[in-house]
Amino acid sequence: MKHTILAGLFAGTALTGAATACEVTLRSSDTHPEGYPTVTAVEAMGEMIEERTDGRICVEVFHSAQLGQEKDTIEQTQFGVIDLNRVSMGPFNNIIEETQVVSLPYIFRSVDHMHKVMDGEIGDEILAAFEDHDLVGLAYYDGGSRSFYNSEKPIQSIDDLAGMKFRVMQSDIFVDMVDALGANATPMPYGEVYSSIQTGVIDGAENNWPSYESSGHYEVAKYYTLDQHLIVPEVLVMSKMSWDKLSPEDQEIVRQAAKESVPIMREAWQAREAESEQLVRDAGVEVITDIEKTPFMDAMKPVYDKHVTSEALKDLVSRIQATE
Ligand code: GTR
Repeated sequence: MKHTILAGLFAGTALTGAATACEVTLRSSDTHPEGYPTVTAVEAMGEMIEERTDGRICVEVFHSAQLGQEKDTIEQTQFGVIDLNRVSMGPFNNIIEETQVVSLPYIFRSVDHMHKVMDGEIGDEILAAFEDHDLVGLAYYDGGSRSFYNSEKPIQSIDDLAGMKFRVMQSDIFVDMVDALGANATPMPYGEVYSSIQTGVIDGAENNWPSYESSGHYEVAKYYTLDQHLIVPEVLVMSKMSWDKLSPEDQEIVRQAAKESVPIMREAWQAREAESEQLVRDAGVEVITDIEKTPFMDAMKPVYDKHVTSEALKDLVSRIQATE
């Protein structure tokens, strides 16, 4: 945060010979802690922006949900209270129809497949859809694949999920996904999951390695089942109100810096996934890897039937599936 701004100012000084105070400070929200790949990437983007605007535009990253939980920060970004927001696509599902397709279980065959789709035309179309909702989509980040974890028992098959209670992100798709697996879903903000598992309100949740580790959820839910039911991309959005205050030249600088932060994010993500997995394994987490995924995939048919109803969504789904 602060040191980034100072570094940016010094960089500005070096370039222009005169220290300029930030005329605009863009406040950016992230639920994750300092050092998490999404936070690092937005900080790197901020440094590029400061440098390229000679220190006129600064970015301050408020990590660790300092500005609130995702659903609320999304609203605040739409209202221009928060300028930038790095969030999962999941919490947008009930607001922006197009985001639903990339939140469908097993829609992506692999992270590579997800990259091909999101880096191409389909990704651009979905980003453009944010504009009708007072947001400007800037870039996609990685969120790896998400799997179930719980405090009760090692889950080897769908049958083991029966009747268990899992937290999901606040989106109807994820509620229906858990229902379809014979378990019960509780949508709740990320920040409430740790204590809810600890007190037994829920049996577990689902997430990728870095989130499972950095949130400390592995301390209270030590069975992690590698079923990889979701590969949900993450997105960096800007408030349309904040965007409209920038000149077209500055908008271009922001857009370009966001694009350039993507490879930085991907590299940090790969490293962090491996580190987080190692850390939780060392801490005694039992990882169940030999999962037969076909029954999980087959169980998702009702979720697709219920959510992929419009022609536009059907078309997006078939184009994603056809992307090699
Ligand atoms: C993480 C994701 C966050 C948030 C969180 C959650 O993987 O990076 O943006 O969506 O999951 O489960 O709420």
